[in-house]
Amino acid sequence: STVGVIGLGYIGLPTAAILASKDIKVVGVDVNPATVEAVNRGDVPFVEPDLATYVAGAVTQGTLRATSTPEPADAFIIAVPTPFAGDHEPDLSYIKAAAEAVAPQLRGGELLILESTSPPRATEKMADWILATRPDLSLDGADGTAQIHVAHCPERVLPGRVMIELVTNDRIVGGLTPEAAERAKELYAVFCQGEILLTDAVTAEMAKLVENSFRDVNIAFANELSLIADKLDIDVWELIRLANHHPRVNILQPGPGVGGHCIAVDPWFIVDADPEQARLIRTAREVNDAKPAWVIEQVRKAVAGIETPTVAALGLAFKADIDDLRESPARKIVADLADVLPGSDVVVVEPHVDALPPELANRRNVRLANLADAVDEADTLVLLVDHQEFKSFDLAGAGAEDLRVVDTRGIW
Ligand code: SAJ
Repeated sequence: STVGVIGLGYIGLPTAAILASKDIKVVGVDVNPATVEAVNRGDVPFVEPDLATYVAGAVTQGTLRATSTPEPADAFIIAVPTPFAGDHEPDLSYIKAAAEAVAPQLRGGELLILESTSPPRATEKMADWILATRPDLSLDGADGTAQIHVAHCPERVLPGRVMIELVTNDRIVGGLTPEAAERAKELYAVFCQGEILLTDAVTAEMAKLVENSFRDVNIAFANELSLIADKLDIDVWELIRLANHHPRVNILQPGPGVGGHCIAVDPWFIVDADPEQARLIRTAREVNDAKPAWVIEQVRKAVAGIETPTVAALGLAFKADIDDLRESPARKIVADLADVLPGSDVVVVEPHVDALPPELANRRNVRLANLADAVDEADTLVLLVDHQEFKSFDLAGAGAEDLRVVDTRGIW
């Protein structure tokens, strides 16, 4: 059988590559010509452990290739972005564009799976968009129409562990019809060794949103504690470590805020679906979103008395040991610091990138440096990401005892 994967990003490409490694003919589709070219060369346009090996292998084997427009296939997996627009309203335009690009290729009998994290009822909308342009198709095959099978199967892989978790995680498959769910299960069973759990599409959509909201609420709890602990002048890391000795308590870690493309976004889809009831979920988002401003305040206090401070900002990624800068609180903090501390220098250390992102690159007082140089020049350190390189850095050994330090991850 052949599978078309629409969207070759952080989820689509790994999924395409793993299917192709199981001898399924996969055609990856992406609107970005650079991505298409990279994949066809056997290259990966972003960092994800082991993914490059899979892509290169599948392209060499001839089971994976990329193109810019969909072609006929037995199944389509749609893995395009679902950002939010305006006042945190979900933007389904990428799903709509994908649906309209796939629709003309359908002959009837195909399986269509939406993998993008989606607000409730987005899968239904996707089917509506397809059927609006194809009156000869339907979900039930009534009145002489040809049937298509539509399901939602949210991805739940953790960036940095994608190739492992694709195989080992359990999957939720929600069909617009029970038959669609069954068919989707068969496809995922090709590579997924976890349990594949069947439900309806809207429950599957909510399950994904609820998982990430659960994590967001729990991180917000930790972040709120860090503010309270600071007021009480106690060490929040010690506080959490001690409380976690209770057999039923498992508090997460405070940080500079919540980043990434999922946890900072998905809870808003629930808030948007039911603004009146989703009070805790909304507040958690607000607590986490307020954390970067608090960190900046901490740095401001730390540099008090230094006329032209040099601040070394350690880390730009949204979490440890990855190169992904999307929705990164660290990145926002560095940009704001450069504004808030005029006349200061902000020296950024991010071992996983070789250039500053555009909004930082053109700042006169921001530059990229290696860790040793940055620590050498700085009078103040702000630790934003708990990368391995920073954790193993010996502050005292580097003669950095008299640096002023704001450690947002508690590694020192
Ligand atoms: N963070 C903290 N404290 C913690 C844990 C995380 O501040 O104790 C921060 C991180 O630094 C980061 C953010 O939260 O900025 C999110 O990181 P993460 O590792 O919690 O999650 P993601 O965004 O990399 O991946 C999440 C995962 N969801 C859950 O764990 C419920 C992953 O399984 C999903 O597939 C992914 O979102 C997604 O694509 O939705």
